[in-house]
Formats: sequence, C-alpha cells, structure tokens
Amino acid sequence: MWNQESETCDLGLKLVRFVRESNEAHLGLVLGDEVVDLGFENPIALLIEAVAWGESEEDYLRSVFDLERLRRYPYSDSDENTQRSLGLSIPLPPPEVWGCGITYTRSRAARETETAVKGVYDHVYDAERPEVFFKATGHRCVGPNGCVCIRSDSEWTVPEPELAVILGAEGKALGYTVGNDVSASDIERENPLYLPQAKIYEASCSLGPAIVTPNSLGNAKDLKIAMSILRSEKIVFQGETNTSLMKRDLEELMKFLVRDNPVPVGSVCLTGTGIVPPDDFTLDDGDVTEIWIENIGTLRNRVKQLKR
Ligand code: DO4
Ligand code: MG
Repeated sequence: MWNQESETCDLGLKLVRFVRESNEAHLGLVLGDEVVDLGFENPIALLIEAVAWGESEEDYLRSVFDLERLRRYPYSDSDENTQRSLGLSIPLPPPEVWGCGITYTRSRAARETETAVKGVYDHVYDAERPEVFFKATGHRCVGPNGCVCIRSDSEWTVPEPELAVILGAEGKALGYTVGNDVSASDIERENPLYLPQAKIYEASCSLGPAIVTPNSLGNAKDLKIAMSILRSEKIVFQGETNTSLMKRDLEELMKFLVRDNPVPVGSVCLTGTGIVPPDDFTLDDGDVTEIWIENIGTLRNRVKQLKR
C-alpha cells in the first residue's frame, strides 16, 4: 500500500495496462487507489528487471521512473466503473497460454462424475505427471470487461477461476494474475480427446486485471479465490476456494510445463480450478463473471454466445 507521508510503496509491484486517448496501451503502476502512468513500457521487460533486482522492487522503480512527477489516475481493484473509465486492458499480450488440470479435488470430482470415460481424472490427480494442456494464444484472450465466449456448438459452458502464472526463463514466475479458463464442459465430458475443442476457441480465456510480482503477492500457496456469476444483475452462482487446497506445488507444474518445451517468456500458465458450478448450471449470453483473487483484484467479463 502507498504510504502518503513517506511516499513509499510497501506492497511492491502491481501493474496494469490501460488505453487512454490514443489506441496504444500504457503501463500503469498501482499505488493504493491510484495508477501511475509509466508510458509505453513493455510489461515483460519491466517485470524481468524488477524481479532480477530482488527484494526491493521499490528501489528498482525509483531508479527508472520519477514516480512523483508522472500522471496519476484513480484505480480500484474491484470497481467496474473505475476500471472502465481507466480503459483497463489485458495486462500483457501473452505469446502462449497453457493450462493445468485436476489440481483440486473439486475439479477431479466434478469431471469424474460426468465423464463418458471413467478413471482418467482420478488417475491424473494421483499420478506423478500432472495434466498440462495448450489453452490459447494472445489473440484468443480478452482482458478485464471484455467478452468471453460460449462456443456455437456448446450447450454447457462454465468459467474456471484460476491463479495464473506469468512465466520468465526456465519456468520461473515473473508475476501472477487472475485467469478464467472458460470451458465447454459438454464437449470435454463427451470424450477426453475433445479437450482442445472444449478449451481453445475465440475468447475462451480472460486475464487481468493486474500483474503482481512474486515478492508483492504474499504466499502464492495461501490465496483466497472467489467467483460470482451474475444474470440480470442477480447472483446465480457463488463459490470460493483457496490455493492451499491445490494438490501440487506451482513449481512442480511449471517444471513439467517447460520440460523440453520452449515456452516463450511472458507466456501464461493457468493452474487449475477449485470452483466448479453444479452440473445443471451453464453460462448464458449476457451473464457476468467476477473472479477475485486476494492481493490481485477482480477480473470481470461479460459472456457472449457465438452464433448458433
Ligand atoms: O481435463 C480437464 C481440464 C481440467 C481443468 O481445466 C481444471 O482442472 O482446471
Ligand atoms: Mg481449468
């Protein structure tokens, strides 16, 4: 949090991207309830330097930017109007997005009861090798307040709220954000071989609102995650979990992901869902998903049905 009196930043580094008058995205440093406009900076380059700097990210920032002289705008981690008026966009354009699956018992149980092929989810939950799958490229992702999509051929689609890791070299975390691994459950459960079609399609992934560095996040293994789904402004589903309930360590997941696999720096890895709505629930056109992760913020998206 920004301390007004000493003008210091105890909480470290939280970054957003936003689009002002021009169509180019500016990088913003979140300090309390304000965003400092860092200009046309590349978030990945800045994250690499800041993380390499070590403990004192504030010293790094001060060595590069004259923070007191830069323009500031109001910011809120959760308020939709502030996020919209700031023109918040996806916090980075990821070259690739990967996903991990069945990392929480809730995900295993939900899938095992509904799948046509029994046993695969139980197996992978306990196996040494985790489930890691290709999820998206940057142009299949949306940011805060963008629309996530329901496939034209899906009758049962759900959001999956997940802690997302931004990858540096050798699978090291450069930062964290909130991810929504939107999935066509009916296509996935019909046959596990249909997974790519259930997962990879237009606007099937959302990321944001902010990137928080490992130093600033707190304990990644103990973060509250909550999701609400709203329909005509009424909550139709609510759930919560905690990353402490994850079966595997994040390092273990990243190690498997990058083994013999040249994942570009700045790619994102979703770490699995611990919140699954009941089987009779599906997203509908016009719904709003709100996913909150402690110390990161709220990722809000409207849902759009692709033409049937
Ligand atoms: O195999 C199914 C995908 C699992 C997944 O996306 C999750 O557990 O979050
Ligand atoms: Mg998932």
